[in-house]
Amino acid sequence: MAAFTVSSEVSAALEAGRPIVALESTIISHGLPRPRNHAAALEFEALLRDRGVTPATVAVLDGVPHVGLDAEGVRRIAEEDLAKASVRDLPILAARGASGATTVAATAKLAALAGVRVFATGGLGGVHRGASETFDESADLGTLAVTPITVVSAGVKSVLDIGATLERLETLSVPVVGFGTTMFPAFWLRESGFTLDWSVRDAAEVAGIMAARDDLGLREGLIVANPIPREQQWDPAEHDLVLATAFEAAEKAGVHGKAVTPFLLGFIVDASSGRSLEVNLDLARNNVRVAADIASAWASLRRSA
Ligand code: PSU
Ligand code: MN
Repeated sequence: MAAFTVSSEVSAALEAGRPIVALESTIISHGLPRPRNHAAALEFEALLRDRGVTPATVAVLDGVPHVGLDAEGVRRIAEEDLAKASVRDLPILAARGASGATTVAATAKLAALAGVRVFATGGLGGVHRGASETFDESADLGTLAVTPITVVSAGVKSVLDIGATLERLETLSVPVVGFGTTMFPAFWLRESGFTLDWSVRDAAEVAGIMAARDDLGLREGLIVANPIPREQQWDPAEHDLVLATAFEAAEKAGVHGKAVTPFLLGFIVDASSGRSLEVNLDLARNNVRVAADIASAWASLRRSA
């Protein structure tokens, strides 16, 4: 049995040099409530196909990591209670024949192994608040330091320590560029208050950076920070209020480790009466569209090389 499966659609696109964008499954299984999650998974794929880009949704199904899912696979990641799978869980799930929804780290790793170079998500994992005590830092960061893939995200959730996350990315030599801005976004909000050294104008410029990285023989990924348009962002005052309540609730419930992110996200959706969910979906759609443009620019750059 092959170590992982690349769908025939993704294989054909890889062979022909057509644009491909990887999509993660943890955002579907654990980051969005049912049944909106299933609709969202299908919509992200459709947004890509409408742009002539092949979607490669990644998940582990019955022990086999998949790069590219069929309709039944997409249904499973939305409806089944799947384990949240980071890179370290992959061999365990594989040996047990178990299924898992892949995080940014595991998705990036598997997509890059398959040869997919662009990935769209909502927000990255990062350094948790209080990490100087708990050491809770997402494996997303360390994985992007050793995985040559371009990830389009709306920054990191404001439930994390954004400043510390940016510092860690600097230490890990992972480049971060703002898409049309030097403001690093805070997921539901357009601006986090942290600025970036570099901004890029368009998708072609990102493709140029990817090519230069390859030429230099570097292995690090590239983070494209894509802020949500101002008219779509969550009202900052309501955001601050709901977040404060969510932290209190997490502490009261005694949630720790990898359960913290899904707990806070679920709580925030409820406490905001669904407003945070609409913003979450809007920012993810925006990221998928920008990733589609980057994958297309990358494919044409490679064709002309
Ligand atoms: N951001 C979201 N929704 C999510 C995640 C991040 O808005 O579901 C998921 C991603 O899959 C990310 C993971 O890789 O959370 C990070 O979890 P942890 O902090 O346990 O590494
Ligand atoms: Mn963690």
